Amino acid sequence: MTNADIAAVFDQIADILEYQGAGIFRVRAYRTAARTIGNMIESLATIRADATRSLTDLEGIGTDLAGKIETLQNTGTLPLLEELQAAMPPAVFELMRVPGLGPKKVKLLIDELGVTSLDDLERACRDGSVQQIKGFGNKTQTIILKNIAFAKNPAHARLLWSDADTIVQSLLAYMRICTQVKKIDAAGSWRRGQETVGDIDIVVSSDHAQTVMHHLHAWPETSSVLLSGDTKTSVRGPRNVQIDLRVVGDESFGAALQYFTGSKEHNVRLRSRARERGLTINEYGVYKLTQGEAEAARPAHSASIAGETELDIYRAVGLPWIPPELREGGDEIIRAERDKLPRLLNQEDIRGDLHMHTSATDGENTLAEMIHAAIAHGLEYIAITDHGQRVTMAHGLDKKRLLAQWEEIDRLNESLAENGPPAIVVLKGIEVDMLENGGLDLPNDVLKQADWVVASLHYGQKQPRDRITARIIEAIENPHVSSIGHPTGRLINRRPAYDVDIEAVIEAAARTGTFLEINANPWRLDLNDHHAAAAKKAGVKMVISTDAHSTRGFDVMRCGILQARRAGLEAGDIVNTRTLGDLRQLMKPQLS
Ligand code: DGT
Ligand code: CA
Ligand code: CA
Ligand code: ZN
Repeated sequence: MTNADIAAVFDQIADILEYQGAGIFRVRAYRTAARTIGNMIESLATIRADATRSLTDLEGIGTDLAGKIETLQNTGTLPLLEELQAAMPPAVFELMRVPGLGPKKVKLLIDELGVTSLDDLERACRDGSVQQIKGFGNKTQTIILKNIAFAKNPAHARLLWSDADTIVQSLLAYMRICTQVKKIDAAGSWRRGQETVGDIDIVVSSDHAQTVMHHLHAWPETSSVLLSGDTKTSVRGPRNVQIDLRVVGDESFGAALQYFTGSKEHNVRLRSRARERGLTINEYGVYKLTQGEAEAARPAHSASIAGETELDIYRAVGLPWIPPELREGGDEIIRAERDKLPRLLNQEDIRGDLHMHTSATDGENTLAEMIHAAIAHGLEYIAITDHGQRVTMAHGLDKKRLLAQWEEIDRLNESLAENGPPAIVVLKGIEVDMLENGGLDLPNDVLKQADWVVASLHYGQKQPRDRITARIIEAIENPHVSSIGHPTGRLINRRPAYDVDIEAVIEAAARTGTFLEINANPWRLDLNDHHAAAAKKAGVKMVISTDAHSTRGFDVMRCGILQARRAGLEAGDIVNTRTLGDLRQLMKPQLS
């Protein structure tokens, strides 16, 4: 069994226990273990095979869970899971795919209405029986109905880019062990930095395709082989994701990488450009077309004029190399032809991070720990932006606690500057909440003392479009608000955006000099690429923030950067690429 299979088993046990009303600590133990195992790159089998190591060294794995992992690996099943599953109505797991429906609500729906499928639940919403259940009501019923459509959309079963990336990195590391692998890279939607990834595409150059393919089949994380031909194979890997592997000769590596990176639309346009020049492009290279030759075939008699690198392919049709994030079949080829491609932002351009939490609210690490981790990540400045008092669930800060935190930040900045220029400057910030009936959850006389204010909307997300939009624009017009956090509130695969007039928000941001956030959390990526491109066009500056809730949370910056790159953004569009001095110049005058 792969790590992903075992994580899935533990997650399912947690769901069932929760459904049955088991104690929270027992449920949480399985959830933590599932997360630990799901995020591991090394396989559990490898750790077990190593006599000097123990499964119990892993976070959240005690002797009981270690024993269960061994049972799963030895027998492929777990008596506890079978027992629990046998006691469960089969509809539970189907119904839990609906955003907002956890084990407890699902239990009520099954117990009260006897629903046995998503279709059943849909009917029960339409005939009004769901709203009769205690605690549901008409509003909930409408939301469930909307979310059933969301759950039924196959696009919402795709892997998050960051989860796909974890798999890609461990797969590439494993494949490189094979001495017959010369060049290797991952292509497809992963390489284009899409928010979600359907399947993983790997391109290898080698003289021994069969050896390379067998190496993939022998990966401990491969659960089954779906297809195996002369030069291509497909398998199921971690989290049941499909992996397509294609092996070509060295002379074709660039052509194959280009072809399998896509997108399909981009490739169609590139091929028609080639045709206009009497050329044909396929996964082996670029070829001269002779009169009347069938284009689809690999012209056997003519040698390729390009194929070894992607750069050669683009050059052969008179173009500069186009970054994968731009290959979506929009205007990228026209812009490339005119030498008007944007100089996309890079990780190295980032100097600061302006949205993060500490253990004062819902973060895991202390202020000092977050600062040290930020220094280790090479950041020049950060803003500490814990939640304001409205977010009671997260123990949000009232005026008194916030001012105390700011005093602590003052002291820390002083001690950082004791021996010459400080390693980092810490800004006094806050993430205020836009209240349901307008206004913010901390008064302006407090906010005016802040270095940086993020305003976000966490409550009343179901309000109608004009209300939501008005709340956000009111925050934008507040002279002390620096940026709007995760402006649409969507969670990929989990929750649609709130109903907001994003054009009006962009217009207000442009008018007032308020920054809009690209929240780099892989579930959020909010603004999305289309909105970010529209904001750029309107002259709005953006900020890419990790919204870190722990010291590990800084790593997601690269997801935000990919999102910005797909939007065609350059370093100049993003304010946290500036030095702190330049950032202050860009801020609303009331704040600088
Ligand atoms: P995904 O897997 O749904 O996240 O999206 P992609 O873009 O990775 O799509 P996939 O895996 O079906 O194919 C990878 C690339 O290979 C695709 O972007 C373009 C190329 N490709 C695959 N099949 C075809 C095809 O039938 N025609 C053309 N022109 N290109 C193809
Ligand atoms: Ca793919
Ligand atoms: Ca594929
Ligand atoms: Zn936050």
